[in-house]
Amino acid sequence: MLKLLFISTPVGALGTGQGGGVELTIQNLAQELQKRGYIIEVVAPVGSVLQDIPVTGIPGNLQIAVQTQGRDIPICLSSNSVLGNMLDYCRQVQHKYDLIVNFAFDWLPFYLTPFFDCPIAHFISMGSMSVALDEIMSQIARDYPQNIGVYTKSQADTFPFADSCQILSSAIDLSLYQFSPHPEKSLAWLGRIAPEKALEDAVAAVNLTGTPLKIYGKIQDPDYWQQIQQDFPDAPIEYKGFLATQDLQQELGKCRALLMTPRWIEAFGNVAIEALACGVPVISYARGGPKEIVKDGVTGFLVEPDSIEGLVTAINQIDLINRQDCRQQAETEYSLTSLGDRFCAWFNQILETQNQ
Ligand code: HBI
Repeated sequence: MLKLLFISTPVGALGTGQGGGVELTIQNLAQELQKRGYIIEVVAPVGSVLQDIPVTGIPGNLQIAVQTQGRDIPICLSSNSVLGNMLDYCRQVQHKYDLIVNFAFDWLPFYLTPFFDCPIAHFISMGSMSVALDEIMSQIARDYPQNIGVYTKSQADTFPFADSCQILSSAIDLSLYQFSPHPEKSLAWLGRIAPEKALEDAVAAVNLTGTPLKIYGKIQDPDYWQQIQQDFPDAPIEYKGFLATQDLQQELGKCRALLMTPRWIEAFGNVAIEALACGVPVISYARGGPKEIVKDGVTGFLVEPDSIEGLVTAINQIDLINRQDCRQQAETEYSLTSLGDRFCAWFNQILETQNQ
């Protein structure tokens, strides 16, 4: 059976929400592969917590989230960089593993790929963010054309090496999400609270419709959150915090719909499938991952990007959606079994090519 070493995102400890959707992807994938008999070790910043998966916590200073920085800035590593320390650890234990799987959206692991004896598969968790990163990723895509994985086609298309990306989609553990047929009046918004997620658009929309909006997620940018509250002092919104899956799915299930308002090209949008699994329709801007997930008029509505008016129209039509269809879509398209099959096929392809 294959032995895999996962490199986590260096922007925060697993379990804090700082790492966004990739935290869920790592947990889900590790769990499914372990169930299939694979040996998995996850290398992550110290303090990281995963359910039933061995994690090696590495100390050091966190990496700055790339999306908070300009496209043209040089590559930065702090003193005592956790990413540097994680890769140093990986170099020392690499001979125990068949494959390293990198989830860090950073220059260093791409650059170091040819310096390792153990092959490295790179799972890219966002669209194009920086010129220097695009450059090193393109180089690795050229030299190791099998080794780059992404969530969606929309995400791949933001990169110059779109054609050599394996499209792997995402999944959740459906057994953790309960179908909830009878919603209350309120809507939900769920994600890292940061400008690229454009929470202000969802707030502007409910400010017009008067529908209560429950907001869930890690406040990554406190100034930005402060500004939203200032700009919409009377909006019917309530911040509910960053919840663990069990509590989140219970709260989410009570909501009439999930609003997704990404300003950037969302690589996937795990929260969309979490909502669908609870029977909650998704109203999203028609761009990026959510555009590939939501079936317009069946499991939610896709509205013109950046249009508050579009959100309002969709909110007013939400009862046309059958919640059973939402759960059904999650079950057919986003099970852990299908995710495991796709990743296993990808890993085998890499190892076959590398061993030729
Ligand atoms: N930024 N530098 C850097 N490295 C990452 O791995 C990274 C990031 N920003 C966000 C991020 N990963 C994850 O939250 C993704 O799921 C979006």
